[in-house]
Amino acid sequence: MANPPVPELKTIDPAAAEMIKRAEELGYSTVFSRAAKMAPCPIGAEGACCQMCNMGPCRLVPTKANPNPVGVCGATRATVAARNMARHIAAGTAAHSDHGRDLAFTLLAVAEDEAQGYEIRDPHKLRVVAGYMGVKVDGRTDKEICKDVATAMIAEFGKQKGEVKYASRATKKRQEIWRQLDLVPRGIDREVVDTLHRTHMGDDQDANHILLGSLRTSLADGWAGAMMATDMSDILFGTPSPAVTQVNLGVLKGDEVNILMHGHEPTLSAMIVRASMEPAMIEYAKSKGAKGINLAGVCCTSNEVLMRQGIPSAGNDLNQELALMTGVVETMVVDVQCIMQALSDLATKFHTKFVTTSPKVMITGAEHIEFDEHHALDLARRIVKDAIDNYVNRKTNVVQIPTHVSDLVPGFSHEYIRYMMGGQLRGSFRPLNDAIMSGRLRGVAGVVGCNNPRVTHDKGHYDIVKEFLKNDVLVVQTGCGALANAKYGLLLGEAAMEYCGPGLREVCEAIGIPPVLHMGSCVDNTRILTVLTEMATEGGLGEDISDIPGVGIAPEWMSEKALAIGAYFAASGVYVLFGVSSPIESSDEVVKIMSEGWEKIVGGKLEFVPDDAEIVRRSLAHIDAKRAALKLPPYQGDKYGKSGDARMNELLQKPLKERIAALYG
Ligand code: NFS
Repeated sequence: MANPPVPELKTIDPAAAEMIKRAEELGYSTVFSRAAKMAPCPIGAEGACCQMCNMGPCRLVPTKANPNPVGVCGATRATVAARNMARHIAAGTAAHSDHGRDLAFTLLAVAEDEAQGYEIRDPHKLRVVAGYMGVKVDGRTDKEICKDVATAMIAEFGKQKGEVKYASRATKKRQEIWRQLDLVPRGIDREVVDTLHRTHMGDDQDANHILLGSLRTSLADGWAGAMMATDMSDILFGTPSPAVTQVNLGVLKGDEVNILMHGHEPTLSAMIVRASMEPAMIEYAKSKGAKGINLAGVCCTSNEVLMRQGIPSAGNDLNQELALMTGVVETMVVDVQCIMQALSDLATKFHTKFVTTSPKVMITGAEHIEFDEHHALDLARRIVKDAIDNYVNRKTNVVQIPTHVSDLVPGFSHEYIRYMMGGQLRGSFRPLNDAIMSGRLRGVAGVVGCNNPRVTHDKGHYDIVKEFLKNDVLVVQTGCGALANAKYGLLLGEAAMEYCGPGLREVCEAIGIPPVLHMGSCVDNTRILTVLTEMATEGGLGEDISDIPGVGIAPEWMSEKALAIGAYFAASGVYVLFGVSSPIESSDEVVKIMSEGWEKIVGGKLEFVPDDAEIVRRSLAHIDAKRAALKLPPYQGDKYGKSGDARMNELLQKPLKERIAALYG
């Protein structure tokens, strides 16, 4: 059936559980209680509702008398499901890519000395990116290069012909596949418009063709808009490398001014971080009776400042209202995407200021302080000062902060992963490929995406990743998925000892990494594409992403951005599995196109599988099949594990003679 009922167990996060109970005590609604009250429309949920024109909306529900219903115009269930899916993918692509466009304008303002507070933090990456964009670097200043790079990036959005430049970063084989199928995006905006046009009433009516078009649109996200966004963020705010920080609602402080940053863009949040560290601002907070200023993030803005500035995270998407429910948030400042409208009303129940900042996002009841990169630091100072002024209004009788916090190590950019396997001079993906080829690692998995109250909060992320670790599958995570497992300690080196199979444990010990690598925000899923491409070109694992024993999973997805990501991973050759429920369930034809059909032509596929255990089963079967296709030794769980720290600890329990004998025979 379509959307599942709301689960009895709402969350596995003890802090979230505490605050859900608190909301019930206070009589306030949350996403959890609203989901329980709102039965999903079963027709829309499975993609069988067509709202493309005013002759309907048409509900294509089969009956005994009419097993193959069509819309007023004659549209079939396949056409309708495909059109709905294509539009979701286009909206997701638009959101991610527009985030990239805004960064390009900030980059341009930096080059022209018009962006207050910003600078080029990673000039090396600027030069690497200049190479991708065909911008000359020799004998030129950073600002000169930056101006040309920003201008070239902006041009990618409005380009009408040819190919987006970043497509050339894919493997040769992948580029050939895309060219043969006419899947290389021409320009980012053009592909989004193309999908909106062809899904208008009376246009493209061939489900296969509609979905092929949506693959090209998704590639305009993964291999253009979002990938450029990641690179520009690294240039402006620094390429991430590991740092220790904390996650969950316990990061909020009872005796400090708390500012929560929610949304997706790194631009204003970076300035808020800077403003909050200014000695005069800290003194001002103290003058109001607070011990200091405490910043925390929610959702992907959180991931941006977590991995670069070490700012703690109050949690993922479903934590957003629960954070306000603590009663200690002076200001929640939001930019774009995944911001629940309910926050505005909830903030009025406490003393919290709710501030919108994007020219694209206004929310009734919120104060709007519009972001402008030319005066970003001034705006950030104003937001921080207003929050400090609001500290005295805190209603101490409603304060309740859960104590739960966990440490995590975020910041595994593909540059750092390369560096950690060999250092500055010898860094490469060779050790990772070797580990997979030998069977020490069974494969790799990206477990990403949202939370959704239709399934137990965080449970899918946690259960699936733990199973992968047990089966020696190295995991990378981004977005809310990364924040989920950070709460349960999986993004720490210690997790290797506790949860991993012996082969994965050895790899983690040898390199000194957690078994789950935090690779950033959702836009940064493109970092996973870069890692996979580097692995494919390193040698030994075939010649393309589709040859690698790996999978991509979004167990608790809810947003259209997730569908865009799923589609571009499939178009890049990855087997992608989504949990929760299937928005294409109404059409067997569409289900088949996106699985078997796509696999035949692009090597990757997108399937909706609501059962977590089945996701793991299909993933491991796929990984093993890819190993066999590469003629690698079949995975054997007990083959490795006779070296590393665990082995040394075991040996240390034995008398010296036995230790020597065990080690040297
Ligand atoms: Ni991704 Fe990040 Fe989270 Fe889902 Fe929303 S915050 S961009 S869409 S909910 S992972």
